[in-house]
Amino acid sequence: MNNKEQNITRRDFIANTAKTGLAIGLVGAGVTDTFASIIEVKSPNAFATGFAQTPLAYAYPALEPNIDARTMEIHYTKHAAAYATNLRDAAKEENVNTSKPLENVLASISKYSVKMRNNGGGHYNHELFWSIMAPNTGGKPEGKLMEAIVASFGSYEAFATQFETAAKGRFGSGWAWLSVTADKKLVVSSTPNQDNPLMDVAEVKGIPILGLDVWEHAYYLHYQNRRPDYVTAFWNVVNWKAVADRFNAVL
Ligand code: MN3
Repeated sequence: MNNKEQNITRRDFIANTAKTGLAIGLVGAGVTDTFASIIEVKSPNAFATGFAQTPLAYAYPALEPNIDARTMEIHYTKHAAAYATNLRDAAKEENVNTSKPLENVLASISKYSVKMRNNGGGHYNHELFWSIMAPNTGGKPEGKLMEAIVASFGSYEAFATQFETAAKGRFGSGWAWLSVTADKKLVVSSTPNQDNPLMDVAEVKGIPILGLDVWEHAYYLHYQNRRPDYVTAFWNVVNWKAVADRFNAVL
C-alpha cells in the first residue's frame, strides 16, 4: 500500500464507488448491509493486495531474533507464493477478475470454492502479515489508534492480553486478528486455517488491521512447540505505523 492509496479520502472513495459500482456489487452479492457499510468507507484500492505477491520490504534476516531468516525465506518464497499461484488458478477456473480488489471475493467467499477460500485468504492474510511487520519497530501504537484501543479494550495491556490469548488458543492452524468493525470499534478474534474477518463465513467480521500467523510453518524452525514464545516475540516486530495507516484508511 503506497502513500497515495493511504491518502484516498472518503469523497474520492464515493467517486470511485460510483465508477466501479463496488458498494452495489457487494450488497448484490449478498453481503449484509452492515458489512457493506464498512467496506464503503474505505477506498476500494486501500487494502487491495492484488493476486500476486508484493516484494518484501525488508530482507529475510531483518526480523531476527524474533523471526529467523530461514523461516521468513521459506514462508515467503514457498508457503505464501503457493497461495498466490493457487489463487490465480482458482480465479481462472471461477472467472474472477484479478484486476478487481480481492476483498470483493473474500466478502462473499461462501459463493466460491474451497480452493478460492483457502488461497484467497492465504494470499490476503500473508500480504497483510508482511506489511505490518518491520525491523526496529515494536513498542506501542500512538495517536488515534492508541485512543481507539483504549476505548475498545480499556487499556493497551488488556488488548495485548486478549490478542495473545486468541493467538495462543487457536487450536491447530489459523490467525489472530485486530479488526475494525462496522460500528468503528476494534475487536480481537481468531480464525481457523486461512479464513479472515473479511469473509462472510467469519464468526467475527471486520476489516483486519493487524494479523498474526500461528500456523506451525510460521514459527516451528525456531520455536518448535513454543507458540507462546513466538506470540510474545511478535510484539517486537509490529510496525504500528503501518497498522495505524490501515486503521486511518478505514475511518
Ligand atoms: Mn503462513
